[in-house]
Amino acid sequence: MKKRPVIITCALVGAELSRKDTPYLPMQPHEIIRSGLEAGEAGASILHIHVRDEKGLPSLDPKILKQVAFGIRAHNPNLILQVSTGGSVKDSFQQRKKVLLSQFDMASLSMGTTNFANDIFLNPRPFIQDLANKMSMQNILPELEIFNLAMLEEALHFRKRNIITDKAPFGFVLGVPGALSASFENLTLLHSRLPAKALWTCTCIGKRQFPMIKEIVHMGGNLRLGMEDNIYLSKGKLAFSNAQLVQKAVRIINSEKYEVAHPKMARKILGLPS
Ligand code: KMH
Ligand code: ZN
Repeated sequence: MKKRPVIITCALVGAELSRKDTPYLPMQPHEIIRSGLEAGEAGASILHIHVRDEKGLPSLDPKILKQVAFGIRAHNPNLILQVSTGGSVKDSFQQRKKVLLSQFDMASLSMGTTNFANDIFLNPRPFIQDLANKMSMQNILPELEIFNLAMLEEALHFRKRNIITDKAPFGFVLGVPGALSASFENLTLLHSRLPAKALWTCTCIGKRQFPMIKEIVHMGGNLRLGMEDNIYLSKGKLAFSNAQLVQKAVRIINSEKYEVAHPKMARKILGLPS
């Protein structure tokens, strides 16, 4: 018998990588749309979306975001679209707030400031609160991005004060250099601090992505992966597409006798309109 459905999020492109890292990175709107649709065919229900400008540089341009959301919705309206409010470490708070458009079902909401490789990813409390209020007013479900233990405590602080809805899933991002590494022990610690019945997902950056999948699903989590987080299918072998990464994750999930949620199921689990 199949066990509970696991929701897969595919983070299609992110803001950090370039074609020097992988020639297969989707960057122009039509490439991101196609890559998202393929990832959806392969088993992803949620697409975590960043966009790039015409030079391939990270962008938060609402016009490009709308174009991508519209293009995906036109072919597959069930996929859950999650816009990144994280952007890149260089983006201003003003730019990061402007991405909250009605086209998106969800938005990432990072729960504190963290070292991010050689940079600082800034998320002071008033900014988090402002984003959370805007999401609530626009009926956008936040995913609470947690890069270390203090960020989880911050999420619980906002939840307790009803600034963030109890329905918001937690998203652990492990393995960013300068933040919490992607180990079973660290995941166990974070998991032990979650409220009962909380929905959560986890991504592990880089080579720990695939080895951690079994632990994540056995602990009750959902899964995020994609070229934003990891570009390799296996050691030294670049993935040609986001769909290939999703397909590999689906095989691992199914081998553990879990099923993969399709988008309508995922909408129900997350309490999103279908
Ligand atoms: N690009 C990182 C600085 C998010 O999407 O919300 C932030 C990030 C998190 O990727
Ligand atoms: Zn992101």
